[in-house]
Amino acid sequence: MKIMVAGPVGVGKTSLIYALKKINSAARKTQAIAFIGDAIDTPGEYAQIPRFYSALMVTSLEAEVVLLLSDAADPAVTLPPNFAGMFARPIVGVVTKIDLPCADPAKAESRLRQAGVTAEVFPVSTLSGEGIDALYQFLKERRCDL
Ligand SMILES: Nc1nc2c(ncn2[C@@H]2O[C@H](COP(=O)(O)OP(=O)(O)OP(=O)(O)O)[C@@H](O)[C@H]2O)c(=O)[nH]1
Ligand SMILES: [Mg+2]
Repeated sequence: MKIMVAGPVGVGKTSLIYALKKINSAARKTQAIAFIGDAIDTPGEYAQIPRFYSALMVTSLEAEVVLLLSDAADPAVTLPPNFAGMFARPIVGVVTKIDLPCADPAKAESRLRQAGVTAEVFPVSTLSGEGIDALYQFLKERRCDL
């Protein structure tokens, strides 16, 4: 099963794919939709600029699960209400950067809920590794290829 990651610029999408795949490399800005093995990485602009939404929607059909990310340390709301509803795929929420001192994971989760995430939300840090195993196990149980 394939995953796709989506969410605002700099939220940590590429870093999360690297962490799940145990790729020891620093993420660089994602310029275009890219496959990292089976996982689909998307540029943050695609989640923030409405004219890119259709590309995100079509690409999500290649995946079986969409991970929608929200930054625990960024208070700005950047996803529109019910953004998750555009994907005809199960959505899993991920709150990123929980290691940062200013992180507010509960607020980030509520932003995901406002964006229409109704199922699981996993708090993670790719820096400390916290939460990565739990998300990895969850995806494996769903038979996602990682
Ligand atoms: N402290 C901390 N920093 C993180 C974490 N995850 C990612 N970052 C940092 O956040 C920045 C952006 O990470 P990326 O993985 O490139 O973010 P992205 O969502 O792929 O960004 P775009 O490709 O521009 O859409 C990088 O400097 C990462 O090192 C985390 O869990 N904790
Ligand atoms: Mg990226």
